[in-house]
Amino acid sequence: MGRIVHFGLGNFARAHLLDYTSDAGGWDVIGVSLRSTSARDGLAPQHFNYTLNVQGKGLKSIQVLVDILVASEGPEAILGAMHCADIISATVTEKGYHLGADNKLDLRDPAIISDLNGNPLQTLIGFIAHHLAARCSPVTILSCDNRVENGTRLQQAVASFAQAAGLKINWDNVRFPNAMVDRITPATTDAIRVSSADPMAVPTEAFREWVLEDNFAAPRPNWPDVQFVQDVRPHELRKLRILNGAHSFLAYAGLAQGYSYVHEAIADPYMRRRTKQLMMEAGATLPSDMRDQVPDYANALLVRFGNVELAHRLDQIAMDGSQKLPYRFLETLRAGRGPIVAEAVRSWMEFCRVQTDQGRALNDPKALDIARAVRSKNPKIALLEVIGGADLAALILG
Ligand code: CS2
Repeated sequence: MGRIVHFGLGNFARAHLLDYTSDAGGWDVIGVSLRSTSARDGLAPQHFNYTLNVQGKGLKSIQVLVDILVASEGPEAILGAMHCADIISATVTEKGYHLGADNKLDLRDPAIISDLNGNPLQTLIGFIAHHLAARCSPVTILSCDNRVENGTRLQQAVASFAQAAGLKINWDNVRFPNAMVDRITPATTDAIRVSSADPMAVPTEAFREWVLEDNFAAPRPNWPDVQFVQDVRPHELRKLRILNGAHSFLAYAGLAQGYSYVHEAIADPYMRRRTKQLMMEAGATLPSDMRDQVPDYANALLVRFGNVELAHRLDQIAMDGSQKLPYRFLETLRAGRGPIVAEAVRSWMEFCRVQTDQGRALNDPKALDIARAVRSKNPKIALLEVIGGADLAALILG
């Protein structure tokens, strides 16, 4: 039996990595929650089994999870579990990597400083660096978060942490494959809990996709339907700039129009036209061998976004904009012009202004910087500075 230790037990991991691993068979997963005890408290009474409510396909019982450890209750058990793992994977969302706008580990981040100061570990980066410094056998570290070159960036962050902490890592034994992950997975609602007869059920769409760099140090599950490639980057760019870019545009522009869900915003003819235009602008920045696929990819996304039953909330997507905009919009703009992509950045600015003016704290790790920027003399430039986009001021602000 192979073993994965997975950091971040949110709905996405439970609908993606754990679903694929359940299909593969022969592997189990120990989950790690960095802070919250809610996944452990909810799943422990049901032996860590849960129901995937796959829209249009029915209920599927997932039984690969064997335990969940919570970092805030003591890191030793987690470091111990990591020693027996062939794969250490993560879905800790963009902010869980503690990277600055330059994509490098932010050594001024309070959680990173705390880990460097020898306090009980609280970050993915700290755990991996300490683990690798003590590890002799081969291991694969697998990032499954939305970031361009997610594996490479994670490795760089772990290397900077190790250097700052004076830890020595033998890099020969470890691989950090890059990955493109895709499955739209909204938050669980009471209706889903009831219809699945499971308080921990996870709703998801039938579609799922995983493109992985074929770069493993140790055995891996025989995951079905995974595309193994030498270079994931074109796949990542396609998904992050088109799907996630369109999602963020729909979120900021859609909330401003009074919509609550993705399917509502995409049903509005004006929003639909602009979203499709954004997809085409983003598609034009992709490597040439990907560009032919863009119209089909965009049309398929419009169908996925129109899925009424999925009830995907726009405010869920609007969260953590400071972490998402750089790869969803800014890199697209640097790679080519894009009037709707520029408009999407302006929608985020307007969202930040309205939330701040109404006295609502943003759900974003940079919430304080954003509020300060909104109240500054030149709010638009200050907001671009928060997300590392000041170089694009002329293009975005016109
Ligand atoms: C969404 C993603 O919340 C968001 O920011 O854009 O979670 C999106 O649903 C997934 O990346 C789809 O694979």
